[in-house]
Amino acid sequence: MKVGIVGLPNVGKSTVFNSLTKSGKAESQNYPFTTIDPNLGVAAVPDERLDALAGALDSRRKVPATVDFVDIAGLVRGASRGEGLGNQFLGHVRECDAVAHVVRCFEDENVIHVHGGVDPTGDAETINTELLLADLGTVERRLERTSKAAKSGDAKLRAEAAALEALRDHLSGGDPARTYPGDDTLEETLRSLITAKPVLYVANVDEESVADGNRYSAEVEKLAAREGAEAVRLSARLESEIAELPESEAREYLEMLGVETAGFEGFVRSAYRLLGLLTFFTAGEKESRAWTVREGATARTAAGSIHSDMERGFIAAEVGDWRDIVAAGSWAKAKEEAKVRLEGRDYPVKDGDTMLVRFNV
Ligand SMILES: Nc1nc2c(ncn2[C@@H]2O[C@H](COP(=O)(O)OP(=O)(O)O)[C@@H](O)[C@H]2O)c(=O)[nH]1
Ligand SMILES: [Mg+2]
Repeated sequence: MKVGIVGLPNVGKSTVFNSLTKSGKAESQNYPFTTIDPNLGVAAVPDERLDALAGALDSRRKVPATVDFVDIAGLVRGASRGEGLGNQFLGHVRECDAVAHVVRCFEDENVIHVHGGVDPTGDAETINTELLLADLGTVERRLERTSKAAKSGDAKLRAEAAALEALRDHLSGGDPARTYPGDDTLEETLRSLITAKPVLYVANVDEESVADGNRYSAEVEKLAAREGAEAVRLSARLESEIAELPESEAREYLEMLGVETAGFEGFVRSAYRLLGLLTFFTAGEKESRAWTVREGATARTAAGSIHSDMERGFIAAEVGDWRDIVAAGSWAKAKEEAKVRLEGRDYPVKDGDTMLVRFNV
């Protein structure tokens, strides 16, 4: 999963990015944290279930699931026309599975706002307009090409041109591609559009407003609800501070502020929901590990995410709920207690399943 972080300059994108990728590193010493590129980072997904499994089974290694983040700087008004290297940045967004749209919801006279004052709705609109214009350009170019080709009288091309026209009108009306009703002829086009990607709004508030929000974050929540998008509230500055603290101190600090979990956890949960992802585990003495697959994935597909040999030579999967495995303390004991079932290749994997794949190659 790759998430692109967008937003106006100075809203806190890089602070969010740094704290997310750093908290991942702090969370798991075993995960080989790498920064391939200053703007590309890998974050380990915090998961209490994995912690419990690794603890109960005394695993030598704990490997969390990961999310890739890209800090996409440089989106400004006019980006879709190439201003501020706009096109280059927009290209990065096209490669992501989802978009995290950071909106400034904190006041600080030391941090310059590019348009004068804190204005979440206006800021979000500026960015959304650029993304929409970029998509409109993509669709118009494609429409032009298809219309020309359709002059030959090809019925399929004519239908595609008509569908593209309808999509263009939808975008021209100011609506993102993600609210466009499904159309099979446009599947490929829609995949290449930025506004077709799921969006998670991130209301970046000051530390005092994390627990209850403020009038700015309320605006962002309203905006997200109107679009059928998700919104999370976090304080980038607080996140970057707690990323530096040992876990117990971080927890104490959060409690003091009246916050239950770090913003990153809520962020990841929302992102999983948004993308229709679920987590399953493999667990043993050697290693306990979290894996991410799409909802509806079968046991065989899930096995394939571990290793292609496991998919090719799949025989069956031993499956147990993570709680039962933790309670039993070992896979063998869980089997003795009949907490492990045998499932076939088409079994739809459930969130929290712990699996042992039997295969033969
Ligand atoms: N007061 C305050 N300042 C913040 C917060 N988040 C970020 N900043 C500051 O805002 C400035 C811009 O942040 P940065 O992450 O570089 O923004 P970007 O341009 O969107 O990447 C930096 O000086 C940050 O320290 C916050 O929650 N509260
Ligand atoms: Mg930045």
